[in-house]
Amino acid sequence: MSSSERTFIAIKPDGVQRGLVSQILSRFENRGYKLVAIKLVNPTESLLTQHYAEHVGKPFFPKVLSHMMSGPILATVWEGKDVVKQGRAMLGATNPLNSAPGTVRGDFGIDTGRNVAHGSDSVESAEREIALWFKPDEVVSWTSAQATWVYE
Ligand code: IDP
Repeated sequence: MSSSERTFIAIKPDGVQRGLVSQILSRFENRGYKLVAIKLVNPTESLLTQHYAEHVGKPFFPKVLSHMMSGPILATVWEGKDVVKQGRAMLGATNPLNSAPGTVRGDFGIDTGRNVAHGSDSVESAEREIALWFKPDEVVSWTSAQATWVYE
């Protein structure tokens, strides 16, 4: 399993407005994952329509779009072993009411339309989403001094 796997994690406008940024980033840092890209973005409708392409046309999509355009989103990329699957587990279920305590959504959310954060659902989605949200030179390769203490 590659320790250079990457995932796209975004803190949605509700998470940014509620001041949850540092707590959510800390969870990924504390776990041992490496931050390789980060920026605050006011996404365009075009970007969000590409990001959520699978949901365009669904009844809830207009609400998702307006919520995601209601304030800045913190876009991040994290790197490490199994980070796509582990990142989803750390965020919890789409509906926060079904999310276990200890997950981001289970600890910080109630409604599905205010579920605080997004995480890529597969390695392929992660690659697509990272390319959508970041220019290549915004994703930084670096060696963490912690690496040998996190990985055996
Ligand atoms: P995910 O974010 O857990 O991957 P998706 O099914 O990809 O979940 O849905 C994308 C986002 O759209 C969800 O995180 C949620 O904010 C919103 N969403 C999904 N389904 C509904 C719904 O039935 N009502 C309102 N919002 C929804």
